[in-house]
Amino acid sequence: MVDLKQISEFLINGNRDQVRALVEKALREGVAPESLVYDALVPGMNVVGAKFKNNEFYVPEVLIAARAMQAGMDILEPLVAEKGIKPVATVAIGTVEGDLHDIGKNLVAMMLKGSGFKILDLGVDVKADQFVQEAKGGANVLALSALLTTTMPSMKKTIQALQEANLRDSVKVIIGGAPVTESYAREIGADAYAPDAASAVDKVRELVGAPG
Ligand code: B1M
Repeated sequence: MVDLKQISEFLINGNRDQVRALVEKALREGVAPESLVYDALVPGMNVVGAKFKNNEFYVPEVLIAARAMQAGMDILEPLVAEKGIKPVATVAIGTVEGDLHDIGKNLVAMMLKGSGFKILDLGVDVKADQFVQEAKGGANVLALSALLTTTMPSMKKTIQALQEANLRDSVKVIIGGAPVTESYAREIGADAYAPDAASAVDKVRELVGAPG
């Protein structure tokens, strides 16, 4: 029988081929796809997040682990979707208008996905109105990333656009990115700020009242 802890270990070490092989083997042995997601992949990614937070892992290790996670998710996602497992909440994430940096945003998206959130990745250069449309469409959280001091005002603009559309109370907004600060988040009326991808997961969990 495949040991789920071993899958987590391979994920943490970024061993994509082993993750894929063991996930397939476990499925053949009759392990439920959701158990592989929540008892093998997600715990592995949580360890990666914790190591990243503690500076034991740096961006390359996280990206390699993310790739290993994705290899497992590629196999499991269709099976889990078929069974209609309810995601924790829906997060629409994007890099704000005028900004093309997406490495950090992708890391945040991937960590959230690994923690059971449904992710709508809007990409880069996302206009305020696109975020408003996602809020209208039922996203529970809007996650805004900015890497340039010159694009931080796009975050403020997005929150103003939500207010103008009378949607501010129906969606939570989290912001982050290298030049962004907690005090800027307060200043523009965001619900949360996170300095890194692992903290972003904790903050989004808090925002939607999901268990940690
Ligand atoms: Co650009 N760039 N760049 N760049 N770039 C920076 C950001 C810069 C600091 C470099 C510098 O001058 N020292 C500087 C910004 C200065 C400023 O405004 N303060 C800069 C500049 C000026 C520019 C251009 C204007 C350069 C030019 O053309 N003259 C231009 C702008 C283009 C545009 O966006 N319109 C530009 C272009 C580019 C590239 C295209 C070449 C490339 C981006 C490629 C890509 O993303 N696909 C690029 C890169 C790679 C960088 C640096 C080198 C690295 C950024 C990165 O990916 N870091 C960067 C310098 C640096 O940071 N050392 C720089 C790794 C990533 C994992 O970290 O994105 O911070 P980061 O994400 C972290 C946290 O911030 C946080 O979690 C992540 C993981 O922990 N986080 C969130 C991010 N989003 C979050 C959202 C959250 C929560 C946390 O909640 C929603």
